[in-house]
Amino acid sequence: MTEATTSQSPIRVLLIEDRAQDAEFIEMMLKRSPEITVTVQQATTLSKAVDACHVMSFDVMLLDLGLPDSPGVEAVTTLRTHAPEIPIVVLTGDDRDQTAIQAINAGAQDYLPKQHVVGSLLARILKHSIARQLRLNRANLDALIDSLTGIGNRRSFDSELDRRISDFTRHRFPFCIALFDIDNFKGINDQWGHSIGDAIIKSVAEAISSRGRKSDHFSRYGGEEFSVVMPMTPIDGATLAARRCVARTKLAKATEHHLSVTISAGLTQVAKSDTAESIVERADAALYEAKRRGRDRLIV
Ligand code: GH3
Ligand code: MG
Ligand code: MG
Ligand code: MG
Ligand code: MG
Repeated sequence: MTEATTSQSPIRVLLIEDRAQDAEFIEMMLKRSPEITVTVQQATTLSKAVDACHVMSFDVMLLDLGLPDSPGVEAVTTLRTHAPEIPIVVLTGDDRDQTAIQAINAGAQDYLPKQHVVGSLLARILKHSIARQLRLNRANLDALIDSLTGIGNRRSFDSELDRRISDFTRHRFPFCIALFDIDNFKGINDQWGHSIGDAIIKSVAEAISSRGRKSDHFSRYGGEEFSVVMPMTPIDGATLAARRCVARTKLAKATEHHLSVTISAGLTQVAKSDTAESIVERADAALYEAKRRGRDRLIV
């Protein structure tokens, strides 16, 4: 991740934190990496943060949820309204997942327990900032983005999954993953040719990734295979979301030929002592079962 940013301008962080001690520590952590330049602007209240967004541009906001003028998760909603383009990473002081779930439902991209700051804060911030910089400058296609579809690539899936596994191991934060595979794609390629095949891959990526929570992480996992990592999502919610992906693909008419395409999906929830490999294997087995039972369906 770092090599993608070395040639880029500094990453501008708006740190919204009222406790001087916390702010100092976070800033120190942010500035620790020698390869990356980070500039930090601090706001000690929500209203100061809103003002800062209006006069300056930021790549990411780091938000403490215990602010004097906004004690809870409404701060996320307010910032979303005033600066809809800037990713929000919530800093949670407590270790309970409820806060993180609420923050994500309110529109935060991510959450970070403060005890975690040392290990992963910088990487997390960079991921969001890079995604934002890429949106602003398409010429900078980066190591984490798939150039055909604009969603994450395999590498970004791997790093997202590693992170969620470690959050699960340390804090029991639940998550689900789904794998998707286009049905009978060889036939489509044979009949219509590769460039139409590519257009179909693009429209499937669009159909599956264009709804859902901001924290859901979509990737092109392989040629005509996709994945989504759904943090803080129990299996019921994830089932609905994955089923919606299957349905939306079927409804979308890919290419100017109005081709109709279906996908199959395998979904699973993280379980005790899972590794990245074991959870992917389980989702893959469910996907295989979806194919076996006739395709165009989700198996959990
Ligand atoms: P199934 O329903 O069992 O998934 O059948 P399938 O034909 O889709 O089988 P499979 O998923 O194994 O095959 C994927 C094929 O997709 C293989 C390859 O020819 C094609 N493919 C993979 N990547 C690309 C790509 O980037 N562009 C195009 N046009 N085709 C690709
Ligand atoms: Mg605080
Ligand atoms: Mg506070
Ligand atoms: Mg395949
Ligand atoms: Mg296929």
